[in-house]
Amino acid sequence: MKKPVHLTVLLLLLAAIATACRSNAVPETTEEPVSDIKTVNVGFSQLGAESDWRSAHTDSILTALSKENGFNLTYKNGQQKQANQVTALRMFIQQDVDYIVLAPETETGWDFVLKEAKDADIPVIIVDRRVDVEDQSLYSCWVGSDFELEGKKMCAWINEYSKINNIAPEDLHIVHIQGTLGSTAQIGRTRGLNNAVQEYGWDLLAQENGEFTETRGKEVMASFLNQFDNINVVYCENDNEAIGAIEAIEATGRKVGSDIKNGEIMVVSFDGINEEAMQYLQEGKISCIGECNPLHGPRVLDLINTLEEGKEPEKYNYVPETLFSSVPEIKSVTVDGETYSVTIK
Ligand code: GYE
Repeated sequence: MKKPVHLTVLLLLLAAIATACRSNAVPETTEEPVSDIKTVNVGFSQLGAESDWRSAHTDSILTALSKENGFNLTYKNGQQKQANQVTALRMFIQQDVDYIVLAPETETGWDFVLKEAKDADIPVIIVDRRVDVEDQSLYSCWVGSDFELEGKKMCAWINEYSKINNIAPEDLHIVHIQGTLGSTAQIGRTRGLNNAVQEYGWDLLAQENGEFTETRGKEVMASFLNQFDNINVVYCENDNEAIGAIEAIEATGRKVGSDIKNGEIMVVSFDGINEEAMQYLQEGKISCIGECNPLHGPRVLDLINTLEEGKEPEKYNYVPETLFSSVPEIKSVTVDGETYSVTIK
């Protein structure tokens, strides 16, 4: 009678040991638990790498839309050619990315490809320069600067400068090195200057495309110096052009600086991100820089988050900017009734 009981206990014991062994046998896993955070696929078409501003801009976007932040980013450098950017956009559409970020070279010529993105239901975020399209619904939103305001602030500064120094408007002999023709930054900064020339009666000697690069800035300035011997102001549309222009001026033995009454050539420019240019500002070689803020990455991240939440973001998102100068007398400028303080470096 006792035997079967012992056998049952023994069988139960064996079964328990077997179960224990089985659970011990399950190999330990080092794999992360499956995360429910979605990876967002983004295609970013940058127009090129012409300036320090552009490098800072690219970095800002690549950093914000990083893997750690949940993004799978495809980055394409357009090498200063719109055709390359259009090809990149078509590739992103083919890949069926969740979002396209586009930093366009020039304003026109985007209608077709943006329509293709819209038809594929891919929201497009425009950064930096604008696109000139008939149908504004072809893109979700835009982040960038008010380039005409930058130009107006710079011209208000030049006007203040001439007033403080008792220089008649017609005695300001200006040469103008423009940025890539047809880009929003060029259009706005040029418009700001052209209107001021009309308004104040400054002597604008010449305007030419410096393509936002140091090399072209130097070439254009050298040719201006050959053509005119009374230049006393150089309006450069970015710092890289200004650095090139300064090289050309100094190569002729002339001095750059704000003392134009004593023969110096005054250089002004835009951006304020280039270390060399900021150094020149402090040394007085560049007299004023209209800040252009390239840190769009965190803003693009916010806009994508808003879209991910199914909300509609602001259509136009402006970045805040100041004027930098080493001329201490001008503390602020007024444009269209608004006063903007100047950051003295
Ligand atoms: O000022 C210049 C760059 O579009 C704001 O492009 C941008 C301009 C910037 O190459 O340095």
